[in-house]
Amino acid sequence: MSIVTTERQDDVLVIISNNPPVNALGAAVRQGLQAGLEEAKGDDGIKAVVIRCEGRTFFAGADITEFTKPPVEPLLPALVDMIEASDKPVVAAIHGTALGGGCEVALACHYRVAVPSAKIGLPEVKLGLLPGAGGTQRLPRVAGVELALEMTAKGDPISAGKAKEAGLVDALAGEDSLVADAVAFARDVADKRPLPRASEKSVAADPGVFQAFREKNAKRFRGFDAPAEIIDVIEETISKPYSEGVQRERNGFMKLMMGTQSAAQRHIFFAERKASKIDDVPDDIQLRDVKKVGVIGAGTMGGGISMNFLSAGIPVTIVEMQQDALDRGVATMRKNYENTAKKGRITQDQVEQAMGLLTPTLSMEDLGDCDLIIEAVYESMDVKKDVFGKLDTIAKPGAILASNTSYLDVNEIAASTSRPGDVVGMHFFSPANVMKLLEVVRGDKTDKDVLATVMALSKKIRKVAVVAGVCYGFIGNRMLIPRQLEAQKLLMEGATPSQVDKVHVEFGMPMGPFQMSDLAGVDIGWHRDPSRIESIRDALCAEDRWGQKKGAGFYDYDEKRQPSPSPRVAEIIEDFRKKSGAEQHEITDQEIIERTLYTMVNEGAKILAEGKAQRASDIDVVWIYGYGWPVYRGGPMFWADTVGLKTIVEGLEKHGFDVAPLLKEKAEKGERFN
Ligand code: T1G
Repeated sequence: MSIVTTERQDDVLVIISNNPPVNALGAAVRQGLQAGLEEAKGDDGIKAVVIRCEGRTFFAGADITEFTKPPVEPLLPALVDMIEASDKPVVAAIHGTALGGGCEVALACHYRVAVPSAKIGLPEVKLGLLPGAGGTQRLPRVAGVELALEMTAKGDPISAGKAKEAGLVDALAGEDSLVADAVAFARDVADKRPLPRASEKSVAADPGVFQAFREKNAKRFRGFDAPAEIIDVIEETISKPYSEGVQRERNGFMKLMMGTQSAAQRHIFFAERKASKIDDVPDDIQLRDVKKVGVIGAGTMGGGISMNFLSAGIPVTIVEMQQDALDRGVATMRKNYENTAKKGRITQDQVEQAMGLLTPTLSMEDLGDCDLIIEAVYESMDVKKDVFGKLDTIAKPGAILASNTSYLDVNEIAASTSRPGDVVGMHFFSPANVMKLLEVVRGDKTDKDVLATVMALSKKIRKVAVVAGVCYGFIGNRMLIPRQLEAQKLLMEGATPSQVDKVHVEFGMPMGPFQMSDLAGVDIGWHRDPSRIESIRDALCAEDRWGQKKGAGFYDYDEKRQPSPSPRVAEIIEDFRKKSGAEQHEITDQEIIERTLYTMVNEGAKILAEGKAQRASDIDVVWIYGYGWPVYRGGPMFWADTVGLKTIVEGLEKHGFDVAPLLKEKAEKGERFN
């Protein structure tokens, strides 16, 4: 059965692509579309053409898996020009998502008909690329420069309704009558001439719009090559003829395609999808039903965790010990929702709908009918074991019992129940209703269907889930520890907090180790004894410098929480260096990279060797979605491959670190992690 077929409806030829799962525009699809166009061209009885897709979506873009393979004709740019050159009207019938090359195919069609639920976008920038099949030329001509800049440089799709308003879609079809409506539309325009070819349109643009757009989005685009290239391409070609414009587009596309950033971002595209697969759990395993969720603890984490389920339409029962703590937690959740509504991202009805699904209680017994119960209490093993011991007597058979612990031994927590198979770690990241990462911690006895159920549920609550084995700090925090420790040591040997943080921010991290420590709280894990000063951190805590929340930490903070280097901290560090007799030396940015990032890679190699992560790309996904590692560097393990494992090993050995055997072995064999 060929992927592309045609169907004749009287004088309209319908070309149908059926290439699951997302009708990627692979070689066979392109050849099929070309054949369909030629069939229409050669048949005088055909007055118009409709292009549509079977399955869940219209073309979701070029086939990304083909990017590293030799090109096969017809290439997409040539195909879209063929569509537009047709002397019979071609109508795109859009459902699901018309993305990337799929949107470019639609733009080459003379008309576009879409169901209201459809989404249209050019997300190539999220792969470190730009629209390479005429999108940078046709979109501004059809929808105007402003919208074109938004859609191409940011990559977020727009609704069919918004596309209609912008003239990008000509008509909205019935959700269940797309084909009939598209064929009827095609018949209506069959004799209409001239055919509206987007490439022949001209577009006026205020010359200042480009620089204004760059400045407005400078923070968002920091470090990325693709957005800058996209704006340049559109600016340089906006008043040029299409034939010249597509040439500039092509050059820009190839430059980005050959760059390391796109390779990194494509790596993460597939890594994110691979992370949801568990090697020893069959895809078709029977999942447990999760219709109702319980959350223990209405603090920052408990509240954020609950919001994920409420926003997904899943009722939540939240438990607290004290009424005032419960009221405070519920009020914070409502405030968070209302703030989101104020920004126009949700409606007030949606706020009420979500809050309407919440049942606050002071009684753990009310969790008896929950399918999943997530514990988000104080990070103490005794407290958690006590909670799980109680849960074991309350929760119904088959309920999944999850802990939001960030570091602690999930096996030990599970052992405090009679049903360790039902126990799993669900490590959310703060703020839990915002951060996309979810570390799913697999205990030695966690049942496979529990794992699979939690992984599937994570998609429903829009999280990117990664399976981690039980070890201190799992994947993310375990790799954070050596980084923070080395950062502290660098202070002792001559670096300043600003110097270390500057290197990380220039590397592309949202903040450095010391800014992060000030944000999270310098006092996290502190022994609370101000008289015991064994580290710079102890000295800061003893002086109440607990970070942003105290207006002082490694930095001083003004009322807008803007950090500035602190003379008092410089004194404390100097004092400590003297007391410890630490040898001082001039510290280069490269040394900071080697000691704070190479050590993370080294720890990542240990995690892999111990099987605490299924694959190196999972580690990359954890750091991208949990810790703000720049996506254009592909994550720590991918980045290590680009630096070269041999170089990483040499850097570690130079500073006297024990190199993980797996890392050493791969370096010696010239292998890569990914
Ligand atoms: N090429 C190849 N495989 C793709 C693919 C694509 N474009 N899109 C998805 N897949 C695979 C994916 O890896 C997964 O595989 C399965 O399909 C289901 O995807 C010239 C150069 C469409 C919104 O960037 O955003 O066009 O894991 O799990 O959550 O200008 O997929 O099952 O083996 O994501 O329902 C531009 C990418 C390409 C869109 C559906 N297009 N796709 O989300 O399913 S560049 C994109 C998505 C381009 C031209 C340029 C999403 C989706 P597996 P999924 P989903």
